[in-house]
Amino acid sequence: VSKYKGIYIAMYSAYDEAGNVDKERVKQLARYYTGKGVKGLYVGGSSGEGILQNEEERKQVLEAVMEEVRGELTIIVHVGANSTRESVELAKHAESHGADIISAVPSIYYRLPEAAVETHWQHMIDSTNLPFIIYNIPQTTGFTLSTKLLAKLAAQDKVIGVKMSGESTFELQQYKETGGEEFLVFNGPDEQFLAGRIMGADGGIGGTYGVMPELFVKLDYLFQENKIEEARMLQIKINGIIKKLLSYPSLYGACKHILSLRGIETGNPRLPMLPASAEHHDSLAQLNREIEET
Ligand code: HMN
Repeated sequence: VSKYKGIYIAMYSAYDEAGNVDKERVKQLARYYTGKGVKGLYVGGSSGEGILQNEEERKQVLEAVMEEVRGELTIIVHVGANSTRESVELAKHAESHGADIISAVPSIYYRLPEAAVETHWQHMIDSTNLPFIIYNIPQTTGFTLSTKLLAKLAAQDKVIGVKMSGESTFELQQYKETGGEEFLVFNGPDEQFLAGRIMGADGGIGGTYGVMPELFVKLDYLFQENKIEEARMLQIKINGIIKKLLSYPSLYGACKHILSLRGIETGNPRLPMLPASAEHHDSLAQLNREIEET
């Protein structure tokens, strides 16, 4: 599994001016992330707005990504949907299009007992031959992965890791300890990338990487070289940028606008995610310069 370690961009989706999935724009965005030192892309996750898209749209986004960067980047596909049936369909679709790994959040809206979430994930795991990464993001799903369930799932060869988007580095370390050396833990909160790495994360999957991939690749390199003080200083600079990004009405709208300033058009985020408004364009242009100078 160590071949899957590394930095994965939680990729935004790309739409045309009417808000429809735009495969050419998806391809352009995926292409933009090649040659930057990242290991791969996490497609259709939170940043990718998978849960705001219908099944057909999710398939279109993945197909565009695979057509453009298959073999160049490792592709993790988020296939989690509210119904197990749709999740399984997306998992099979991902496999048939050559994706490398599937991943899923629990079903949301209903308050489900652990056994239901386990069954939900197990159906996806059983539906393909692909490796599976559990996606734990309790602040949005309301479901916290217990180390008991993690242990049970991690005992299967196909379950290779967890994307830990919860904010506790203690829990992250417990997941690593429970899963064992061969079980991959990916850091979720970009603000805590270095802290997560220090406490055992094998890499990271993040949305803000999308506007500053080089900085996260460098941060990871500094950590690997044990240049912790330099890494800490870089994480602090990155956090200044993230703090500004989070001050806009939507993080996705802000990041997508920054990409457009670089000639990468991805359209607005899908409502209810708000787009960047005209009054914020000047400050976003300045933030873009700040990123480029860091
Ligand atoms: C994804 O699936 O799109 C992201 O990888 C999830 C990721 O953990 C993000 N967390 C949330 O959206 C809650 C972070 O990248 C987050 O956007 C960043 O740390 C800024 O707070």
